[in-house]
Amino acid sequence: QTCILIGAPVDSGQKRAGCLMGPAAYRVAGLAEALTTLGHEVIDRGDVAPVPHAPMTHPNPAVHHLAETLGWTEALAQAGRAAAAEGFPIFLGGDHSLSLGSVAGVAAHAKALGRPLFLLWLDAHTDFHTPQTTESGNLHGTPVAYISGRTGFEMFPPFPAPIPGNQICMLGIRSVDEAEQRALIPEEVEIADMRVLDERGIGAPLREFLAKVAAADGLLHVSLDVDFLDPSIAPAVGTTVPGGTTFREAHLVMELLHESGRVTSLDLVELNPFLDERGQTARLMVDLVASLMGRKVFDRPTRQF
Ligand code: DIR
Ligand code: MN
Ligand code: MN
Ligand code: MN
Repeated sequence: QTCILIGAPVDSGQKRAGCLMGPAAYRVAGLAEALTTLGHEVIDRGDVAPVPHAPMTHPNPAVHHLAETLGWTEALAQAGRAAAAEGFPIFLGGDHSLSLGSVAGVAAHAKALGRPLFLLWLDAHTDFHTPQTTESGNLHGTPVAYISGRTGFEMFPPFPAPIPGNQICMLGIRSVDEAEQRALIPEEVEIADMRVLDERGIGAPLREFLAKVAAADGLLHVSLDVDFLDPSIAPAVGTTVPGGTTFREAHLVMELLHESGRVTSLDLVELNPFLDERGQTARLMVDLVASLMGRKVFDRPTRQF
């Protein structure tokens, strides 16, 4: 495949500085080299810059950096749409507000192709707030609401072809605010929270979702938040939540995704290199991308979904 790296040094979707160092950390940790070794072509487009906007306020006074987030959304949607037409975009974050733009770009591309887009959200959080309901005011907690077409994003460009709940699956969930719970209950989003993963294992719900993607001949965007992983193996994130997925669970997810042959784009988000232990989290994220893009322990024949 042709992998297109898009640096998205977004730090405005939350309050702890450092995510803007993410793209550099992935480059230093050898992301391009890992992909090249697997036989992929890599094009690094460098870092995107946000479209400038005059400061904006929001009726919810907690909301901060609205204009900057809007600017990132526009810039990344444009870069993402172009990259999706040329190859396999990998967005190097940056906090999770970058997915407002990355998924918008990929969705515009899917819409032009006339194919359904599915979304796999690997995260401790559901990120289903609107700018009205967020209490922290951190817009990194809002992308799934925007992507699924919830109202409350009137100041943003209308999302191209919103993704219905039954085309969204979340794995690793273990922190959901009350307003998010209320909004998610009537939705058909498949939420495999940690309880489900404990009971069923991580492979079963993922295989079911991948079967749905295949049956619809869909494109699949994967959004990987560092806090999907347990903080003991991935400390470099501002919002650690105990009880996350293990090293083995995470690699299994990536290997199943690779074998499905369905993934068409990827976000790597919330890495804060300033909090890392000698690059351990950045290297783990690079190794997970390698698993997703075909690295395996032993070359067994591909499983069928
Ligand atoms: C919390 C935490 N739900 C908020 N969100 C996220 O601030 O809205 N942390 N996404 O990573
Ligand atoms: Mn997130
Ligand atoms: Mn999170
Ligand atoms: Mn937050």
